[in-house]
Amino acid sequence: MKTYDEVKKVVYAPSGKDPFSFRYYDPEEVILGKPMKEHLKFALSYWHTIDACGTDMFGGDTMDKNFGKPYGMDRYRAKADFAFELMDKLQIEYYCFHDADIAPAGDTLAESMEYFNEMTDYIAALQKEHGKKLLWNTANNFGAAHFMAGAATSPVADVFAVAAAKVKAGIDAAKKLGASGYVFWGGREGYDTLLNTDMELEVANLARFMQMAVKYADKAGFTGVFYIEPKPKEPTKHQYDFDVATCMNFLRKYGLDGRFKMNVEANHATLAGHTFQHELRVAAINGSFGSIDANQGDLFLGWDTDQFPTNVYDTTLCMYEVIKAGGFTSGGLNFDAKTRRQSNTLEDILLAYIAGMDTFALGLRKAAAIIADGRIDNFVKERYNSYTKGIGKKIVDGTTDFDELYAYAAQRGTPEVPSGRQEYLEAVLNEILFG
Ligand code: XLS
Ligand code: NI
Ligand code: NI
Repeated sequence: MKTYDEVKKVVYAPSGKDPFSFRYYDPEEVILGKPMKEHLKFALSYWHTIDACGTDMFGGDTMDKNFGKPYGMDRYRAKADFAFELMDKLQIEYYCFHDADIAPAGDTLAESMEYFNEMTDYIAALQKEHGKKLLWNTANNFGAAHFMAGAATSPVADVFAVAAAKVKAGIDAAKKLGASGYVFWGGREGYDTLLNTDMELEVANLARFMQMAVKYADKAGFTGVFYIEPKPKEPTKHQYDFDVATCMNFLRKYGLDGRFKMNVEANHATLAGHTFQHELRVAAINGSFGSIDANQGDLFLGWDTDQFPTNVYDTTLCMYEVIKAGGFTSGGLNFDAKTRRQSNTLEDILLAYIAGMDTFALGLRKAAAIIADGRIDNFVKERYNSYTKGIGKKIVDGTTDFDELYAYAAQRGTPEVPSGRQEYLEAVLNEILFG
């Protein structure tokens, strides 16, 4: 196998055996009217890829991500250089970060902000040089000790203020770097026990926080999309942004739904007891499909394992939803995924991204094949046929009422419901996937 440095650019080689090439991802190839790279809009996650070193609850780092510069700003500049070279090698055009990922922490908030601003200048230059774009950024408002009880939902108002200061700086950075979005993932916005929690105040404060963010963005001229990234638990026992439906209820209650979309993460969907496809569909039918954190969990583990997605079944059904939702506009596929602790070399980072990108590329090809095949779409259409005529049409058009339906049902006798044909449809899907 080649070494990391020997791999200059990962290219499409469908019948090759070089592990550092794509089998399915051909960036310029046109599928359903647009190039694969526009359907997929892959993004690199800075925190997992450039910073995380394999630490778990039982042991420390297994990887070295100092890039020869163990200290201070030098180290973060070396990390940024590595990030942009890596994106070049992988033909990835977008990236995402938290404030804490790209710059060292100072002794005070003001000092941290100085480092952060210096690093966003540095990154702005790299972006230009390498032709990359910021998909979204966010604030790490959960790591520091003072965020232990939440940020916008902290019982301590001064913590709310610190969180606001960091998000203000984040919106400024998003504007500076031309980000197409800004993400709110709940962090510790939730609770562990109601015995110490004023839920009503906390949730209202979360809304106040987001309203102020929108107001500030308008003032600062940041026109990107705001996203909420739902997650049901971890780190808190009950996160307020439980799932897409919960988030929609929150956004509508507080009048924020026009400005926010969803950043749906596969592993968070399964933690909430939903399929990834379910969460995407709920977002789409509520007009809030936005972006995706592409990863997969392990159903036997039950926490956010953030693995690179390699399950073609899931990526196919995901891309099917994405196509049906009209494709990405501001959003994309951010690999919120990290190599396993034992996959601890730089070559593993390349191999993991290649596996993830290829799994999504194959998923896109298969989703397009499902649509071209038409059997599944036609089956669904046919199944609801009764709403296109007669009494069904009146129900959909809102031109009937209970009196008419009573009279109608009374003279019709017991209705027959045709088979749902689940097993047949699953077999059709297998046939399209495996030929
Ligand atoms: C954690 C989240 C986090 C967000 C960004 O579970 O997935 O990584 O994507 O804060
Ligand atoms: Ni995420
Ligand atoms: Ni996550």
